[in-house]
Amino acid sequence: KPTLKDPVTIEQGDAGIIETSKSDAEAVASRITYHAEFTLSFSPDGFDLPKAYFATAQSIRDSLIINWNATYDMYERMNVKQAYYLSMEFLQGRALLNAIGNLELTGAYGEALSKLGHKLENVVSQEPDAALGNGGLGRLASCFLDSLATLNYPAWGYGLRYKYGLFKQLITKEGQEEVAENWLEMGNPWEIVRNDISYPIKFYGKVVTGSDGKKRWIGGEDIVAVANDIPIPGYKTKTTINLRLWDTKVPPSDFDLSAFNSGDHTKACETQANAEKICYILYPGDDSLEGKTLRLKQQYTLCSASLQDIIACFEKRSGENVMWNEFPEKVAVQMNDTHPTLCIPELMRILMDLKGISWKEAWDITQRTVAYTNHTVLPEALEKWSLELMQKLLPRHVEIIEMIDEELVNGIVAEFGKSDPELLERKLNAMRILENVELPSSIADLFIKPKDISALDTSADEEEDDIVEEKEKVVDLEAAPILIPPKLVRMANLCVVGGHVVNGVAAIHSEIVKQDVFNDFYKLWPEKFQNKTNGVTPRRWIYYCNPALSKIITKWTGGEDWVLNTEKLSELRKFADNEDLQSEWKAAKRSNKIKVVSFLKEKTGYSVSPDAMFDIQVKRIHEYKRQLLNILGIVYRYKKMKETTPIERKDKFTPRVCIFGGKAFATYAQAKRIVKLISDVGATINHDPDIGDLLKVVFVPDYNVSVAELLIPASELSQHISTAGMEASGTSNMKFSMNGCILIGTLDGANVEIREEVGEDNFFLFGAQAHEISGLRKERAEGKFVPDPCFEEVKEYIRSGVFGGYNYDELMRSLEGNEGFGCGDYFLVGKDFPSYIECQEKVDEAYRDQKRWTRMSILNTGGSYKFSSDRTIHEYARDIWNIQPLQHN
Ligand code: T68
Repeated sequence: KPTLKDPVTIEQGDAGIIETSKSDAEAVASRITYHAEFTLSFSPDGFDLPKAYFATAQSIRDSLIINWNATYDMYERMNVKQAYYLSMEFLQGRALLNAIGNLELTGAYGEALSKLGHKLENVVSQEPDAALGNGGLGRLASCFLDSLATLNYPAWGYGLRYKYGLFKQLITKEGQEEVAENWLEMGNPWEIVRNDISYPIKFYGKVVTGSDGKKRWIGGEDIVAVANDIPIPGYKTKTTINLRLWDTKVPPSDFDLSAFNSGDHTKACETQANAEKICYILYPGDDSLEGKTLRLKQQYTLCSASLQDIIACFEKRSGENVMWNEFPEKVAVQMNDTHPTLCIPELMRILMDLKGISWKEAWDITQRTVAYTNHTVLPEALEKWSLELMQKLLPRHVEIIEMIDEELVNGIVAEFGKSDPELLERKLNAMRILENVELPSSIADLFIKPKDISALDTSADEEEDDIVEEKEKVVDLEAAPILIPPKLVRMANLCVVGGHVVNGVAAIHSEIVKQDVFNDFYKLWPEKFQNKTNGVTPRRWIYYCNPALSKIITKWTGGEDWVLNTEKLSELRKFADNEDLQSEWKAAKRSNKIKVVSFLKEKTGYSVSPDAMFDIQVKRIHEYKRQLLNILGIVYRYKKMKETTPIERKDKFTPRVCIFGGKAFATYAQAKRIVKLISDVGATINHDPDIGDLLKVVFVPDYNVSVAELLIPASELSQHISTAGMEASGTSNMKFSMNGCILIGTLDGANVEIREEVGEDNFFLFGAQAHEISGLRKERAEGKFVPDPCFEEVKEYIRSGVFGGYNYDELMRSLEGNEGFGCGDYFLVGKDFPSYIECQEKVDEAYRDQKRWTRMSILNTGGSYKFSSDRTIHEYARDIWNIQPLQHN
């Protein structure tokens, strides 16, 4: 049997990092040269950095494959219950350093590469980020895979292999520009293409009933999904799990040879392109019907291919005697947000139509198998699909969803009775899966003013292919026009109904899920609802990205155990005032800041001082995350600086480098205006000789995992300033805190728990609280809100054109007025502005006392142990999936 150290046999040192003997490094070097010559066909004598990266990756991949196979064989042999994490996003970042480190080969690789004329750190930075994600949701999925492998849980991830990922962000004079991210251009050494593992995926067509009474979905468009496996190595364990990403192609037999031969090349290639485009891009624009269709095809491809694969594995492991009712004892499917909701009707379809199981049993199996994680309370982010579009694309699934909805309606009527039609109507409106769809007449008749106006809907008679978009339709009756709302499928409701557990991702968020977003469901099925506070992997987010800090933690906690048992970090607390630790701690931060100084110079051209406080806000650009509050605060600071004399200025203001990063969704105009404002403010302030190093504002282009790995270790203050109640959890707040950064934030998402853990004195709190928000919005709508003069002053300053010729009126207007689309300050920037400014003054004051600041920093790292994704994964495994760790012996 292969061992962990095969094919390179290495002696392991006590500290976990390999103590290399000459021969270890030589063995690694020869493997690298072997791959350079025979896998990649380079001349083995002297290869440049990009080639060194590929050859190095190939050499470590050999070890990963050995461990992958051993892990897979063990699962097969033991036939244990396995969890499957389905996600549209996995934000993996780079893999090489992580893989070498997890296999404890860092020393050997460092030495081998240096023999070959390269530095390990330069080689690893050649790797493009696997950016198959958008934000926190995707990065969470990747942290979970790391913890699952490290903790030896039998689990796999399933996703899509996007050829271009999201997009590459350029920051130009116009603000954000998007270009295709060609991350696969040079090939991807980590993926193992499994051409033998593919499944048919159908779209469109129709449903027929056979003579046996069974439903069959026939005709339509057929493609295939092909598996690409990415090995995910655990830290210091042989367990290597799998991230299986689907790629889409036409079935081999479908190439239209006769069209091609007759010269119609375009037609022959069309079906090919049609299938392949499903996996081109993450979140293709969905303003058009084509865009919506493509997104739905993506979601269905993920669900159908993954479930077919999971079922094939279950059948194989079951042998002769397949017991379907035992399926939930072998399989747990976790839906990462609503994107994989189609798992529910797809599992029902496969079980009933292909395996001959009754509705009742299939429903029981499905419910016991799937569970749903909610990541947002924003109503616009709770997915709803046009029923009509879904009916065309997935006709059998719509039949099943309609049945589920009907059973739900019957259940609600049974629960609440018919005696109070108003209550019943309210419950049905809140809980039904189908929206704006007529009720069975026996129930509809109860209501005096029937909600159902679909009788007026003439669309059913329209051309079959003419799918009407999700806008409100106007039917011109003889009298006044009546608006007909579109028929929709509410995916979140389907998840709640079809799964056995619904979880939020931080304590406060899970409460909002229960008390607000899904309150009617919660009252009906309280036992379904759970909290699973997010976490991040301490391997990537401390150990590998911050070696300087890691060494200090290891020294002061007495070993490297903290990498696996983060509770150990709490031992730092008792040394928070120790002068030796303080000076080591500050030196590590400074060395990390110096790296960022060069990085910023290279990426943006701006020079910043490592002596200034590094103040960072990096996350997707969204109004609720309030990058606008941050930049308005900076503008206010700048204005005040300009109003003081040079001497006063130096005394009064703590020097700061304010760093922003994050992508705005390509069609989100307001978010793009915010990006533009930040870079315009930077362009003015950074060139202002009155200000110098007292204030710099930098927008880092194309923020991704690798940029985060550089910025977070160098951070001193980080901003998590969402309108309270709107950020489900946040995960960068955890990474910053672990790296000794102090947070300024609202009582929102995981901030609440971080503050509890690190202590109130070590967190800068400001702003309205979640329970006050609706009252404040109401007050505002009634015209009762009087903005603070400092807020008016800062908006006026921006409007005056200090930051260039762009007209910021529309952006400023969003912060004004009482109510309405694009105005009325829905995110309460104006309300929180004075308390934010006041809090920032406290930050300045604290930073002036470096002893106090360093103590706060140490107490952040020491208090962050709860936020390891290892803790989160143990909780999922125990409370939702019911899986046990399985270790190689
Ligand atoms: C994030 N959600 C939450 N969504 O915003 C964040 N959504 O608070 C939380 O920490 C994180 O999930 C992990 O739980 C997202 O990242 C998306 O990216 C998204 C994309 C498309 C549609 C809906």
